[in-house]
Amino acid sequence: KRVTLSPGAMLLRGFALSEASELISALHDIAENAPFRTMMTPGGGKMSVGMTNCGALGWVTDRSGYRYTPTDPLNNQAWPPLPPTWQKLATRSAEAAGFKGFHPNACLINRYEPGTRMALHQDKDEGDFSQPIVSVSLGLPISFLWGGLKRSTAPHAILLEHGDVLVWGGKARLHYHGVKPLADGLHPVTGRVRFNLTFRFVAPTD
Ligand code: MD3
Ligand code: FE
Repeated sequence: KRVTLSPGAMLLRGFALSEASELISALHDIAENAPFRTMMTPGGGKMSVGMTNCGALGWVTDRSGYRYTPTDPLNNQAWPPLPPTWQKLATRSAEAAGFKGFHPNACLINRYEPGTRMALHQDKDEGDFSQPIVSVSLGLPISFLWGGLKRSTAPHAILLEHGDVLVWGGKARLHYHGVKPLADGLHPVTGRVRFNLTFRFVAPTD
């Protein structure tokens, strides 16, 4: 089922369901090489969500700021490659939402445990806002918050479930968004965890 949240924002319910178990086993392989870690914000607060990356570039934050790096700061090695099946899923999802020719070079993998959340924010570290963002939800459901172009716009809550795919492009690309604290539960595939894969095209800086 395809739901338009606002112009440019499409929810593809269950779009990744048939390959969800394979995505999760590939995700565990990635995390063996690039483990989940909680990162520090520039302000000195610790994020509650565990994060890692795959692809040519990975999103990181520490006291010196938010940025994309070609290597994992934990070991100074390249991030694990983006699995071809993941790349294809992202391209197919974008196309199903009306964005042809999406070829991400970065995938941020978020791990939510009960009680963890993500405050309302914009994604604006990519240097290229002409490309959409594709996000895949796996495991426990979460209440996603969808705001406007200004922080002051009151967000709507939408439940995101295992296998759901969201595509954000055009006018929706710079909308504020976040998630409520994860409610406890037990998912047959992931246990007491929600994972989110976020595929992006990041403009190379050098
Ligand atoms: C709307 N992640 O990693 S995914 C993030 O569930 C992030 O882990 C959330 O926000 C999560 O930055 C939300 C849905 C999402 C991702 C990117 C967006 C929504 C977006 C970019 C622009 C607008
Ligand atoms: Fe975001």
